Formats: sequence, structure tokens, C-alpha cells
Amino acid sequence: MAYSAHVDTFTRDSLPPPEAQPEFLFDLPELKFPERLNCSWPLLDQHVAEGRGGRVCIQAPNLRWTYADLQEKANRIANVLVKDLGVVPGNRVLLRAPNNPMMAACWFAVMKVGAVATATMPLLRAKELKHVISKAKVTHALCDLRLAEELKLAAAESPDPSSELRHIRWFNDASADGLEAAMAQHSAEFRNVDTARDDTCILAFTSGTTGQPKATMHFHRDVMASCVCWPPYVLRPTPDDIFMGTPPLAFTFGLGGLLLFPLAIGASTVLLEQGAPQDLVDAILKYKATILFTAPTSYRAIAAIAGPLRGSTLRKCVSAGEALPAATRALWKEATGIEMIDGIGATELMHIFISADERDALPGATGKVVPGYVACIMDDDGKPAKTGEIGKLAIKGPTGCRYLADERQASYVKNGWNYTGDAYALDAEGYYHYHSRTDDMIISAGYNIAGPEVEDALLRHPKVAECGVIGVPDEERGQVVKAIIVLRPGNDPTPETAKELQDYVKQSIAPYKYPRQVEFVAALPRTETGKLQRFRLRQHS
Ligand code: 3UK
Repeated sequence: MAYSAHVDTFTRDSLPPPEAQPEFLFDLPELKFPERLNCSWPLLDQHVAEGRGGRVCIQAPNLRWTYADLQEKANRIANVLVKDLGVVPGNRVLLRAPNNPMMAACWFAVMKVGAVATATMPLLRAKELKHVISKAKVTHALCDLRLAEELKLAAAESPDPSSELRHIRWFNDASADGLEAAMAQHSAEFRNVDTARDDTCILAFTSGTTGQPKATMHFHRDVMASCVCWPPYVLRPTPDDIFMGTPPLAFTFGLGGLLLFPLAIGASTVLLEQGAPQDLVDAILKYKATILFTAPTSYRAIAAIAGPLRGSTLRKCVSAGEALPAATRALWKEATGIEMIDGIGATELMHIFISADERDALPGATGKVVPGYVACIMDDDGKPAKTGEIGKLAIKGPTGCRYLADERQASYVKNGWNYTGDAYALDAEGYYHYHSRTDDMIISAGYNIAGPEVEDALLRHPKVAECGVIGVPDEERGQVVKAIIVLRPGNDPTPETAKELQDYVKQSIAPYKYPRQVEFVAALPRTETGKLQRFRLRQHS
């Protein structure tokens, strides 16, 4: 390990012991990072140093920053952090905002000062923020003024002495004590802290569909590893691409797709605070976006109004966060003519590790393992499963799971492999086929049934807008398949409609998989990252 720049050693002291960590692979030549690495340099400062400072970097409503502009803002904020707020390398700085340019500038400022960015989802409430603050021992916060309320509550309600949140600065704030006023008092120059490649720079919280959210730790080298694996080998963007999308920057899917990947190649990004379907279609046309990142349900919702996107500048559409039903892929292609790029990623692994580009896409499969990573499907004994056999997905690569002081490290990492919690099968061509989360497999009368397969069958019916399929307890069969369905406008939630949908499923997949129970609802419970919350469907069933 290179000597650390961290003065505050909290994250280093909270790393899982070496034997509990995954094995890391650095086989590709582009993964041989120098020992001293601050990711702000290759992502931002180097562009300016090499004469690309005038290129457009970030756009937002009524705003256009070049690389030099972003660097100047980040430098000023870095000076505020160090000189006004007393940040030392290794401190955890909480970041909280909708996706906007100041959030991006703050993120780079945290990298520059060698601190640890702890970004939080905009919708988190005081109770959840309190957990983040105490778990990460957050010392400082930079927060969009419009999201102040819950953070103020969380900070005030933390009499807990372990909570050390000492300094908060609000941004997008015109007042005399806001961050912008402080920035004006400081120099536009800042010398980046000389961090080690294995100094932690981000703490990313998992979405926590069950139990307390876990904090994953990523180093400067992990940030750069995510930029040199999936993007150049699968996405293949160019410096003229304009990136856009909906995932929050607090979610590593959004951080990569909407900030790191465009900047890694000197391209540009459009940061939008609102991601409703119509906002997105309008913004794609207005900013001439070429690459879109969002979740499968969002593609389904946009497809209905995506007509104007056909023949527009949009050329690549990335789907991640949950399984992409073949029905949704087909719907999007019909609406726009574009074949989607599916990819599975995880907060624990930073970004996407199995994926296929638009030329190699195989409907119903996620894709092949991304260069830099290796994958294995394991049977219940932890041995490689046979081709075609469903098992547990295990991954190794340049990034991997390091939970901050969490016993659950032992269930994610075993024998050096990262177990993502997904049931997959590998085919003879090297494509990985998603079945379900390992603990979501439905077992009914001895049959294993994967909810997403039944969902895909239902989604092909023109009356179905969205659906979730779960197993519910049943005396006779152990479990039976239940579908919770949102109908498209203009259709009636009647027993006849239920019967019609059940018959439709029986005709398209093995009849034993059809949903014996059907319930119609107005909306499905989802996380801020677009994931269906099956445990909530099960709770209310
Ligand atoms: C599921 C998928 C099937 C899967 C993420 C891209 O989703 C991300 O991270 P999370 O930690 O969740 C990880 C879990 O989500 N999943 C994600 N993508 C797919 N399942 N097909 C997919 N394409 O269960 C996985 O274990 O929230 C996604 C990049 C960065 C990310 N953090």
C-alpha cells in the first residue's frame, strides 16, 4: 500500500480485514494506475492543462460551463473547505442536491482536498440522513439550499456524540453566508492533495431494500477503473457525445454515467433536476443529447411519448438498475429505432460488469462479462455451475465490495468472489441471463419460478403499464405466483381483465408459471433508483 494522504484515518481504519476483502484483478494495461492518484486530475484538471479548458463540460437550464469553469468552481470550493471549514484529508463530506452543476463542482472539490464524498439521495428524510451521518461519521456537509430542511433536522436531532457534523454550507444560495459568497472570497487556484490510489474517496450507500443501508468504500483507483472498463469497451463514447439521464449523482449508476464517464474522455454532460418522461424528451431535443442513462421503467414510460426522438441526435440508450424485460427493449426499439444497451452494475462494484452493446444485444440476456472482470455462476456448494444451469452470480475485477465496518461483508464476499445476490445462467455463447434476485425465486408446487420472467410475459400485453410478480404463501403449493399490475389508462380492473391476462401468460410461457392471483393497483412501490420494492409488495399481500 502506498503511503496514505489521509490525516483522518477513519475510512482506512474501517476497511474490512484483508481476508474478508474480494480479490482484485488488474489485468488490463489501462488498470495499472500510478501509486499517487487523485481522480480529479485525469477527470478534470488534465483537460485544462492540456489545452481543452475551453470545451463544454456541463450544461443545465440557462447554464453552460467549460472544463476551465468547472475547475475554477471546484478550486474555489476546495479553498472554502480547507480554509474556512477546516477540512483535512480523509474527512467525510456529505453532499446533498438534485443533479445540478454545483453538486458536480462540490464533488470535485471533495476529491481535490483528499476528503471522502458521501453523497445522499435527494429524497432521504432526516431519520435516514441521521443514519448516514453517524455511520460515516460525517464531519462537514455541502447541501443545496432547497434540500436544507431534512438535513437541518438530522443535524439538530443528532445529540449523539458520535455524530461529528460540525460545518454545513448551503449552495445555490444567494445570501451573504452561502457557499457562493464564500467562494468569491477565495482563489481560483488549488493544488490537489497528493492522495494515494488506494485512499478512499467515496462512500456510497446501498439502496437498502432490506435492513439498514450499507456504506461501500471506493478508492481513487476504483473511480478511474470504472472509467476504463465498461465505457470504452461497451459504450464506446466519443469526446463529442452529450450525456444525459435521470439517476441521481448519489447513485453510482448516475455518478458514472452523468459525470465520470463523460469527463474521462473530455465529452460533456447535461445535468437535469427533473427527470419525468416529458422533461427528458424535451431536454434530449433541446440539448441534442446523444447518450441516455435511465432505468427500465423510465424507458417504458418515455416510450409512449418518444416519437420525436426517432431520427434525433440520440444514439445510445443505457438501461441499468434492474432487469430489462425483453418486452421493454422491443417497445423502445419500436418507438425510437434504437437498440438498448443493458448492463448490470452494483454499488459494491461501483459500476457495470456484465453488459452488451447495441450490436451484440441479445433480448432477454444482460450481456457478456465486461473486459477487466471475470464472472462465475456458482451452485449451492460454491462450485461453478454447468452451462445453462441457474446459480448465484459471482464477480471479480478491479473494483469490489468493501463495506464500512459491516458484518454483512461476509455474505457479499466469499473466497475472494463478490456475490451480487442475483440468480443467473450462462449460455454457450457467453451471455449471462438474469432470472431473479436469489432470495426472490418463487417456489410453487416444487417448481422454481423467476418473477421477472412472468413480468416480461405480462408486459407484452397492451393493457399492462407496469407490474411486479411475487410469491405469496399457500398451504397447498408452498407459494403461489401473484401479479400486482398497473393497467394502462382506459382499462378496467375487472375479474375479466385479470382472466384475460392470466390466459395471455399461459399461452406465452410454461402454464405453471401463470399468476394464480392478480391484484390491480394505481402505482408500484419503487426506490429512488427505480427498483421495484418486492419486499413491500410481499408485506401488503
Ligand atoms: C440489480 C440489475 C438485472 C441487481 C447499479 C449500474 O443498480 C445498481 O446498483 P445497486 O447497488 O443494485 C445492484 C443490483 O441491482 N440490477 C442492476 N442492474 C441490473 N439486474 N439487470 C440489470 N441490468 O440485482 C444488482 O445486484 O442499486 C447499476 C451501475 C451502477 C449501479 N450501482
